[in-house]
Amino acid sequence: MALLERFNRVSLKKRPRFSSIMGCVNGKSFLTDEDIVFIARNTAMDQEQVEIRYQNFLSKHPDGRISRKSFHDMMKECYPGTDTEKLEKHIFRMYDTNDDGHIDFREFMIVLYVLSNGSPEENLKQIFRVFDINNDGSISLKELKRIVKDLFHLINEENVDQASHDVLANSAFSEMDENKDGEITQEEFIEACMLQKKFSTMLTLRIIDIFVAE
Ligand SMILES: [Ca+2]
Ligand SMILES: [Ca+2]
Ligand SMILES: [Ca+2]
Repeated sequence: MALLERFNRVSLKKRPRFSSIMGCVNGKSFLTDEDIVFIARNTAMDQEQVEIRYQNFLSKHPDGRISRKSFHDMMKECYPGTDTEKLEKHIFRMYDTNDDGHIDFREFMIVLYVLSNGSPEENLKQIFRVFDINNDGSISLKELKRIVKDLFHLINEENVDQASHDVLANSAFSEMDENKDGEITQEEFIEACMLQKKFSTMLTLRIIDIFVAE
């Protein structure tokens, strides 16, 4: 299926996996008014809906944020029987936008919202964060190789060896690095995916498959 159709399907019919595992009990709130306004403005929810979601979040994460350890437990719950260790840190990075080692409610809600309601460009901006391992705003060939290796580890495909990992990473890299300066910017990444270039699309869809529930 074409990439854009996939994105549209994500937006309309699917929901991110993690949204379904939050419980519902009462908890105290330490979300600031400013946070509520920010989330409401960025997610098209009203402030009351934000508050309700926050109570759910607190019931699972009483200190108001998700640690690496709780994230690990969430991954285990979402992918029972699958070895997700290698991908976990990449997915965590996508949520932890300020890179402080925790996912707070604001970060969590923005990612969930974009995954379920965002435009293709907004989705791709988040997926770019998965590839940009050192968070410096561009993807190096080394980063791309690392992601390919960890992606295929999760999928556990047969007949995919180190040599074909390298071919895939190198092909995707040269597709995306439009100006051939040895790094992929966010703009180059988005453009390669929007143009549905072969290897870029293949990799991006792998990541979407991980994030989106059946
Ligand atoms: Ca954070
Ligand atoms: Ca980087
Ligand atoms: Ca470039």
